[in-house]
Amino acid sequence: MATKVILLFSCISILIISISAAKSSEKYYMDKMCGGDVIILDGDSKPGIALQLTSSSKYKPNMNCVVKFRTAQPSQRLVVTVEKMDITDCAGDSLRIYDGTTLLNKDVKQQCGAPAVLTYTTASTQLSLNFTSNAAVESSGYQMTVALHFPMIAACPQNLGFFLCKNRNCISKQLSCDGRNHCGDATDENQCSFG
Ligand SMILES: [Ca+2]
Repeated sequence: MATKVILLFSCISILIISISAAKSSEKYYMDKMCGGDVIILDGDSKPGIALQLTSSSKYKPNMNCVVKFRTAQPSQRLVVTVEKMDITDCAGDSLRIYDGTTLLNKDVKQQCGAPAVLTYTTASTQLSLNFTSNAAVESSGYQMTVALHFPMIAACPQNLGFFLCKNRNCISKQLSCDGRNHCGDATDENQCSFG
């Protein structure tokens, strides 16, 4: 009997963990959003998202896609983290990341190829992504996260629903332990116990 109860409890907690993980990392595909509305991140319902270029195995040729994000409050900032990039055709395809109108990944080696994790924290409240491809050689694209950063929240306290990353970004606690790097240095995923 006791074993059964323990088993039941483990199942319930696993279920709760999977539901909360799915909720906090809402997934978006850039190729379905080109030229669409601005996505607004807010502290309660949408503190962060997971985004990838396409749901297909390869992106399409001749793309010129822009997707924009902005914070709900003027005091908030955005953390963008490219967790994985696979843009083989550096001669023709690239991802450019803008903070307002300032290009963040200025080095062309950060706009294509397969660089290591890239992360930026914006100085403005707006982030925009521009992906372009030419007629030849498509690959899988990229996988990234965008998270709200709360620079005005003193000490970034966990008991008020925040998570202080090692790199000092202050993100929503909802984004910790969901398998995606929202901090930029992945410290939101470092100490997760699912036991
Ligand atoms: Ca996370």
